[in-house]
Amino acid sequence: MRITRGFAGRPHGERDGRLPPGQYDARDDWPVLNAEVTPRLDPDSWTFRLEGSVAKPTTWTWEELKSLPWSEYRGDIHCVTTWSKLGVVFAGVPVDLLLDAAEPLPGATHVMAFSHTGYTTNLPLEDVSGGRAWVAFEFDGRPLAAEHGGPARLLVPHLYFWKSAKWVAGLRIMDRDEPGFWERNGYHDRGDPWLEQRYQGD
Ligand SMILES: Nc1nc2c(c(=O)[nH]1)N[C@H]1C(S)=C(S)[C@@H](COP(=O)(O)O)O[C@H]1N2
Ligand SMILES: [Mo]
Repeated sequence: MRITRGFAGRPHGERDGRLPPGQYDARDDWPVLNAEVTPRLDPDSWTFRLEGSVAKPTTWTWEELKSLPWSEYRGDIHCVTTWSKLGVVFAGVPVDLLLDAAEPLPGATHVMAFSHTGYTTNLPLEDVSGGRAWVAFEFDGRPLAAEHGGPARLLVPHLYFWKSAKWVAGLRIMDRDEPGFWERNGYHDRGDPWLEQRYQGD
């Protein structure tokens, strides 16, 4: 019997309901996409920082971050270049825990995620709260590979994957919105894959 790749286990031609519009299932592929050269970051000097509009600016070392309670994300990720990966497993520290420690001030509305390489991406504070964002350090039970942002990356899987800053160094909490790297270069400010918010004006 011949099974058509991509439709195995489903009636012929039926689209997997987990795929947002315009996306395809990359299956075993995990494309590596970065604007900068992959850095080799030493966990011994790696830090993660919450700063800006917070009562308690806080820096965590790798050891400190790894000693915090962590949780898993089991679900899907979606890149604006149209690949998705379904049913992936990441482990990381929920951003909520870090925000609780740093205490965003009442006027805080947005965050700028920044990487050790200088990459930036902006998000509403809401999108990194409520159990929807992690500082992720494992993929499929293994340490996150350097090319995918290891030792740790931001993971905000309900938005297009450019919001998930690799080699994340921290979040700057802001009282207003401000565009990050791709957002200044034509990408959508929020990037909801279910609304196909790929580019400015979508
Ligand atoms: N630091 C950094 N993070 C980044 C990017 C980047 O260029 N630099 N690209 C983003 C984009 S466009 C995507 S699709 C994902 C790709 O992650 P991956 O290489 O692990 O698939 O990382 C996001 N995070
Ligand atoms: Mo992307």
